[in-house]
Amino acid sequence: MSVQWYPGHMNKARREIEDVMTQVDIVIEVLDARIPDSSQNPMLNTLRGEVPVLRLLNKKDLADRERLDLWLTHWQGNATIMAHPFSTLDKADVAKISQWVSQMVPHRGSAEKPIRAMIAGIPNVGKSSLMNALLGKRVAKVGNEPAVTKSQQKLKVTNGFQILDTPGILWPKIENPDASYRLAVTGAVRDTAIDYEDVALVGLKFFMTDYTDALVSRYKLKNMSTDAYDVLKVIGSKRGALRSGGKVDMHKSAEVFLSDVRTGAIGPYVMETPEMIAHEERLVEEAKAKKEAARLARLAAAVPQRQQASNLAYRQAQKNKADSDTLDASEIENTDNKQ
Ligand SMILES: Nc1nc2c(ncn2[C@@H]2O[C@H](COP(=O)(O)OP(=O)(O)OP(=O)(O)O)[C@@H](O)[C@H]2O)c(=O)[nH]1
Ligand SMILES: [Mg+2]
Repeated sequence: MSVQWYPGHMNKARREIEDVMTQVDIVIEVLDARIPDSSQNPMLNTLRGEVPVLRLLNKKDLADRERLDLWLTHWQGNATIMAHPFSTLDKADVAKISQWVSQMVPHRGSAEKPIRAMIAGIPNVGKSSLMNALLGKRVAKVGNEPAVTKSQQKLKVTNGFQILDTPGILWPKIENPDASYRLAVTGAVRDTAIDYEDVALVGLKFFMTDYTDALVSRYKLKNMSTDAYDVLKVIGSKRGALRSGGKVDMHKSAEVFLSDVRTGAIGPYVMETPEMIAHEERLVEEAKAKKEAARLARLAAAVPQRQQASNLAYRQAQKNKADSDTLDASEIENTDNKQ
């Protein structure tokens, strides 16, 4: 099972990004610091080609710095990639952008040749917030839900720097099912495209193993069960997510929990490490190889059957021909006899 969300406006946005990529000097890819790998859009990476990328690990205020540093080390040494923990709410961070961008595009930055930067990324990571922060005023609509921006918007930051805000895009098939759930947990997927309870349980299992103390302390859990469903029920009852009659409403409990996760009420966290992603990628590759092997086996099994069928048809045709030749000959004989 995995979560997939690729509405029509994203495909249109992808084509528009492709169209303008040749006029872009640098991509500012806004990532979610809580999912540094899963918030990277592989489609954007392909469209970017050799264009350098400044990766802003946004919402650093919600992220666990120790784990975030693992990613910064992991990406070191690539000339076309620069990555920084970031928050659109942190004025000092915003002020550093033009300096980072100039470092990566040293040959541009004048009024005649401004640095043309494209802000891109998955939905709800803070692209429009970044645009507003850079401009120092509200020029783009911001909202705590995915797909707020629906079309591109270009603005001049200074004479030497212009930026283009783009709609958040995901991609047609998220191959790693675990990653797709993490995207849903952190809020990059529209709520109507997910099963709240499923997504909350994935998030809860993660906190139960990786940030146990923060979870226990947030909900004052005593003797926490090892079963996520039971824990979600306890959270729901403690937070008043009840149906008439006093039974816990699991959907409401899931909503309450996911809202806490997304706003950072449980505490700072990062859901993935480079090691864990490498392991998941191996699993994805293994699953793909298994599927391909099964497809080839089906094909191989079908070939002899097809071969047998065609052999049979050939033999039948030969036999029919032989029968008809005999018939013809006997007809000739018969005619001969008549003469
Ligand atoms: N905690 C925190 N929230 C942030 C930060 N930056 C942006 N946000 C919030 O993230 C949410 C999404 O922000 P947007 O700027 O609309 O995100 P977007 O990437 O433009 O979203 P789409 O246009 O839907 O793709 C809003 O609620 C912002 O207030 C940050 O640094 N920290
Ligand atoms: Mg936006």
